[in-house]
Amino acid sequence: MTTTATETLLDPETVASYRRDGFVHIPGVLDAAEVERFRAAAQHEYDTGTALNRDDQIFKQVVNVWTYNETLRDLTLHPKLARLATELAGIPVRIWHDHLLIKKPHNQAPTEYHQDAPYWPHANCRHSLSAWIALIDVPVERGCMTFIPEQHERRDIRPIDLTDAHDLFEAAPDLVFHRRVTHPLRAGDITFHSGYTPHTANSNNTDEFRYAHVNIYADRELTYDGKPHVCTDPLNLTVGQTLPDDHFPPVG
Ligand SMILES: O=C(O)CCC(=O)C(=O)O
Repeated sequence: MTTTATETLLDPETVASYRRDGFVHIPGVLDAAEVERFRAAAQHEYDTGTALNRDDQIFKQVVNVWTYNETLRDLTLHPKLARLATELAGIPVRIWHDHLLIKKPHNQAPTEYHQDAPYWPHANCRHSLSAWIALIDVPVERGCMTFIPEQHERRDIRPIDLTDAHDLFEAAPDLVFHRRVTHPLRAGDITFHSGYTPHTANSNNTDEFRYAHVNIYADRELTYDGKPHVCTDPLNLTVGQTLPDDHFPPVG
């Protein structure tokens, strides 16, 4: 990471590799004190937060923690992360939503291959991307991410069942023999991936929890397309409108 006269955080090669591959690893974004503070808040949400998912097999998923947890709001709205996301996206962005994804020790369940954007009620979206933030060291054995490179322009894959190891490859059989890239992370590292990059995360085969916090950024100008989604269903939005700033804050 560099700071140049033009105030960019990322060098052109890093941005180019993200745009070529559909993901990028940025080491050391958070310092040790930030990691400790955010991990403690994540632990608290694991113990007390309301999960979106009914069972805790793949992970405990707590959505939009920024709206009520003041500590994790600092992470979701973190100015440095928003700058990185904006530089990678190349357009102004807003928070679509955040979520904690916490895998308990020995959870026995990977997060199976999928793209993210097909689940979302977005139209006219020029770009969306997630920052997957490691709040503990995440070696392969604790459930780090694996990406299928150079596939983020694909718009032909339906929403995939996260619990089915074969579903993505049934929907897109040509991906079976495609190369894959696995990124173990140190606490405080981030991987960014495009909303259309196929990816997976291993099960957690260690004695420690896997704490990941994910900020999802999307085109500030995208419009609502009416598809059901937990983040928009309660809001009575009109198809074709831009997302309201108070629920989906512009950042960066
Ligand atoms: O961390 C995981 O288990 C999966 C994360 C994921 O699919 C995502 O951030 O889009």
